[in-house]
Amino acid sequence: MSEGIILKGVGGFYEVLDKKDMNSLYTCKVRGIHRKQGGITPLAGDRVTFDILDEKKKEGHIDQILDRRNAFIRPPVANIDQMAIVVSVARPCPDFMLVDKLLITCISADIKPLIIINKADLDENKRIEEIKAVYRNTDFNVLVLSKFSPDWYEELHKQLIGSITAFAGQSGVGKSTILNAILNNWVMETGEVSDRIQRGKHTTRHVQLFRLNKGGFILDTPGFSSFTVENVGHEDLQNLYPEFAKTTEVCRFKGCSHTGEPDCAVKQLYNEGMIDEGRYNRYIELYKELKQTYDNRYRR
Ligand SMILES: Nc1nc2c(ncn2[C@@H]2O[C@H](COP(=O)(O)OP(=O)(O)O)[C@@H](O)[C@H]2O)c(=O)[nH]1
Ligand SMILES: [Mg+2]
Ligand SMILES: [Zn+2]
Repeated sequence: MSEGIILKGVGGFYEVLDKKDMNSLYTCKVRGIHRKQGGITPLAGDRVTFDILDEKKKEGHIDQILDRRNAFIRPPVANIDQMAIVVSVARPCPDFMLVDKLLITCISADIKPLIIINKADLDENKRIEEIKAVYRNTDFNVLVLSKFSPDWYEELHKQLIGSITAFAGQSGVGKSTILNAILNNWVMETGEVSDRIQRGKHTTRHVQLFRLNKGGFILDTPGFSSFTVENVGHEDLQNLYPEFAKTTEVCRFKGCSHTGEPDCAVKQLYNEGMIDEGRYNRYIELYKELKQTYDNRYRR
């Protein structure tokens, strides 16, 4: 029995990279797994055990899906360690609500966020500093890039080694450009892809992990489905904002939502300039949205 990681799945076939020999790629089908693991469908990013059926043809079958760190339906991927959230200085301007939602997804799924401010060459009015300031009390990593400064990709590459990193963000911010720059410099060839998987149908929702030559994987995503009340309740939302936790004071009311109660320690932090105004206002907006959904669902 071998162990490996699924790089992609197409039409019931999975490309599995052997953990022991990172040049060995097997095309696998799934056998018996649906009975054993309650019908869990394998995802790109899944760590699996598999049997080699034909070493020459590089065919095998997946035996078991190992425990997942996290898993998503849109995009269909598992075991994300890091999310590169890309915004651009301009064209398009940052959608800060989208970034907040992605950050919430990260923290609730145990994913390390890496905020990338791209198109630095378009910065005219200190926009980079303004964007950085939004996250100044969060401890999130922030990296500045431009396609006209290829040297800067080196720093990004360093931060990708050893992790599975998904790229997310608005369309047009430069995700594919960044990914291609990384792939052109640091990607590892992973053996021949079988005919079967090549003949498989490619769709826009299809994801593929690329292995970096110093370790780690990257993947492009068409966007992460935003969180819902199923995985984040309105009462838990505040725990997904690291800057809220940086107060030593306590709110007057137990179970304070920090959305306007008197003597709120978080509001006080905000008044002291320790929480970005936009972040705070969007928190309140999201809280109300989640609470509304919750109330509608459970009202009788
Ligand atoms: N000025 C500038 N344009 C960029 C930069 N990176 C990407 N672009 C351009 O932005 C457009 C969208 O890029 P793309 O990588 O397709 O974005 P995606 O939709 O996020 O994958 C393309 O025309 C790129 O050439 C950059 O650093 N500076
Ligand atoms: Mg793209
Ligand atoms: Zn409070």
